[in-house]
Amino acid sequence: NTQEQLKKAVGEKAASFVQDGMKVGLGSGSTVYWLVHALGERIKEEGIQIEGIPSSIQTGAWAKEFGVPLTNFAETKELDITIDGADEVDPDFQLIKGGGAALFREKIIAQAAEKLLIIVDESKMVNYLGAYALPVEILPFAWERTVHEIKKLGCEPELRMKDGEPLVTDNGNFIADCPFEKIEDPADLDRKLQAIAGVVETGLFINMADTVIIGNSEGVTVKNK
Ligand code: DER
Repeated sequence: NTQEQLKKAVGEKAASFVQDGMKVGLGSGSTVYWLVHALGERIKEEGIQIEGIPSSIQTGAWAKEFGVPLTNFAETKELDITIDGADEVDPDFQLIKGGGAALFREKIIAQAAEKLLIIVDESKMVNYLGAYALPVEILPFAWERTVHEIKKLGCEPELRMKDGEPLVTDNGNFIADCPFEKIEDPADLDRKLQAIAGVVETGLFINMADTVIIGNSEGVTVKNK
């Protein structure tokens, strides 16, 4: 369908930013699927030598499927570029991420890179963050207390469920989806959430994205911060 075609188009465009010899952070989600696919094609057709670090078990599986060699932080401490999706992008390139429950590893892999490239279809571009419930990774221990503290910041958190049980992330934690509706000051909210001991990481990616590649019916647009 057309949304899938938009994801494929931005994935391919993003793959063109990867140069021979680069160490690449690989995000998570259905748009990143097309990035990994496109990188596999470039390795096959052009013989470029790259290595990736995946931000989820799922992305690692796609890398294996498409022939993208993997490295890890034991071997590689700095990445040249990280490419990832997002659930919302505001005009300042502040992000909400975590729709795929991979936000913790995604943020580590984003921080490890010289440059963060975000790939989205146009439906993710918003005037302000918050219509998408903010995913927050929380420790299972005392989760009810952590949710109680998050509530005080002005939302009704919902524990993300999977097959009738709380979803467990790759890191063994829970995800609370927090519908703030409209986040006036994303940086301030992130600070307040991080101050809660049971909060492991938030889906607010503040001042991290350098470039956003947007797919729409006219084609692909590259926007730099
Ligand atoms: O979970 C995540 O952070 C993903 O990157 C998500 O934000 C985008 O997933 P999508 O490309 O499947 O919409």
